[in-house]
Amino acid sequence: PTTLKTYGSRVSLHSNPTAKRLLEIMERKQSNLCVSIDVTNTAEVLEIVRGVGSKVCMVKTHADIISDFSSAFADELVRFSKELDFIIFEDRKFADIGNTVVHQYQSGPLAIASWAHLTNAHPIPGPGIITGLSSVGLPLGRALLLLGEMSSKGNLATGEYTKKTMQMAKEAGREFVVGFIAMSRVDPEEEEDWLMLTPGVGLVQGGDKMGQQYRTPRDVILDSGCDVIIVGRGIYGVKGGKDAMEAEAEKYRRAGWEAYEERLKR
Ligand code: 6AU
Repeated sequence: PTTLKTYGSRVSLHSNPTAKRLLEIMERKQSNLCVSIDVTNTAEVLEIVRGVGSKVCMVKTHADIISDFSSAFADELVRFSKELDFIIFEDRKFADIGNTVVHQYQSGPLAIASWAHLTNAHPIPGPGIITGLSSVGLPLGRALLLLGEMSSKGNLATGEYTKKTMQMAKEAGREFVVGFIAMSRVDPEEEEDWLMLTPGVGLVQGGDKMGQQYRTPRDVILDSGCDVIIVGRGIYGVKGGKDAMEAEAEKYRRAGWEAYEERLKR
């Protein structure tokens, strides 16, 4: 099963260049940590990137919350992604018909496809959303995750919906769709190597006042068999600036990596 394979040994099981690069980075940096940088100005985003970039395999953005977003900022982020060796994941959660997402992905003030290696989409509109996004992203070597499950209380992405999401990905093939946002490894048959990225992670279990639910890195990587932990407020929310964030990111990196090493021994 996938959960017993090393990240490095899974590189050859993928054809998508972003998926390959992610697995290589994870192995090289001994990190299955994605930092979610949900702050609203570019100076703050870049400060967090400088603080934690060396600890993570991936930086996740919500570009539409950044008040002073610019193409110069996107260039800077891409420069950091090379220097500090991480993947850029724009958490856009596309959810419209194929023709519309083509424009949302390619155009507008954010021009997501021009700088983000990875993005995600809800399967709700049907496979046309994949056709649309891949027409833009595939020629650029980009990759897509489908949201198969969510971390928030009362969400509707469960049971049959999750199974159908998996089916949709299988039918699309793994050239562009490389995995899922999910709470556990949603492909029990594991015919193919899918990447499982999991938000809702804290060093202690709990939640927030708006339905977010947290599990620990150990729950996610060891017990649920996922590949990447996504941590936002747990890292950028600590007080004490860049150094404090770096120390906190190191705690998450270590917790995620130790859970992975323990999993390999099962
Ligand atoms: O660690 P947090 O709670 O501060 O941030 C979690 C991040 C946020 C959410 O938009 C995102 O993860 N997220 C997602 C993603 C990544 O698609 C899906 C989901 O079900 N729950 C969730 O929190 O940026």
